[in-house]
Amino acid sequence: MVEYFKIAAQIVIAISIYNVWFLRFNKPTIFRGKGAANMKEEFIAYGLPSWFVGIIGFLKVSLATLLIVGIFINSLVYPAAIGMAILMFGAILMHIKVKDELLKSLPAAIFLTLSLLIAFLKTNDSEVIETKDLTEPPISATINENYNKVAIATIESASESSVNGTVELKDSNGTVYLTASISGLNPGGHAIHIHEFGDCSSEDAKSAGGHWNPTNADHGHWEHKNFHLGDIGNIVADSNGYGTYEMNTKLWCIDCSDSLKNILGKSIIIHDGEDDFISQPSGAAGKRIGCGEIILVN
Ligand SMILES: [Cu+2]
Ligand SMILES: [Zn+2]
Repeated sequence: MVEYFKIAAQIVIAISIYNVWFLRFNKPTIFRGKGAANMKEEFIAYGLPSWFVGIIGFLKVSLATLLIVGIFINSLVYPAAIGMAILMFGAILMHIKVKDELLKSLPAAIFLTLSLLIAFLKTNDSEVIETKDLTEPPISATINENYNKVAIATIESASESSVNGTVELKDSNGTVYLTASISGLNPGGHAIHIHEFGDCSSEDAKSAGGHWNPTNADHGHWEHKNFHLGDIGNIVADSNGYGTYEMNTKLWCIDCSDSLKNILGKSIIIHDGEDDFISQPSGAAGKRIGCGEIILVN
């Protein structure tokens, strides 16, 4: 819409300038300053030298032409419109200088306004480009969705443990890589799972809900037939209470639109005991001693 308005305004200004400077140059009009009979008289009435007529005429006709050419070469429009606005402002000043009635400034005021609108109205051009990025790209979205996203769960103590650590999750081209580093554990095995809610607010971390299980499967082991998507395995802590765990899977994603895969907004839970990968519904891993919400980093 804006684009069409601007083109129409460019044409209106240009035609008017050609009309005034070619067809009516030697004729009186109701808009001429001081009731001058033609262009030269008008300039003299303004107290301007007569050679100034040629300069102003040349500038106005040139800028009018640039406005027309600007329909096809967009970069010309802004300078032409600014130049035209300055000349129209000058014309109004001249009418004021000789104390003309306001009506005589009307055409110049209209062209000044149109020129400023042409120069400063935001065109759809840039808007279209901006919204294209947001609304159009189902293809790049599916690529970007699985590309180089990073999420982190900062594990904090639950059930009065001294557990802390981080679980880093990286989505690279459709594969999510998990790296967990946990301290403050008792030596030995500790279950690590994704639980369904990103809510670690309760003291025993039960606010995080049960195992994340969007496929409605039985609890188990990654390498078995049945497992929750939130089943990860066991971290084995050394004698210092430090343990790590690494895995990767294409069954998860970070911040993608597939709710069966998206791990964002869930939580990671560390248990006091080991996951036996058999007991239902959660591997008999005991109380929850660490919890952290999975949050997008970038
Ligand atoms: Cu768990
Ligand atoms: Zn499970």
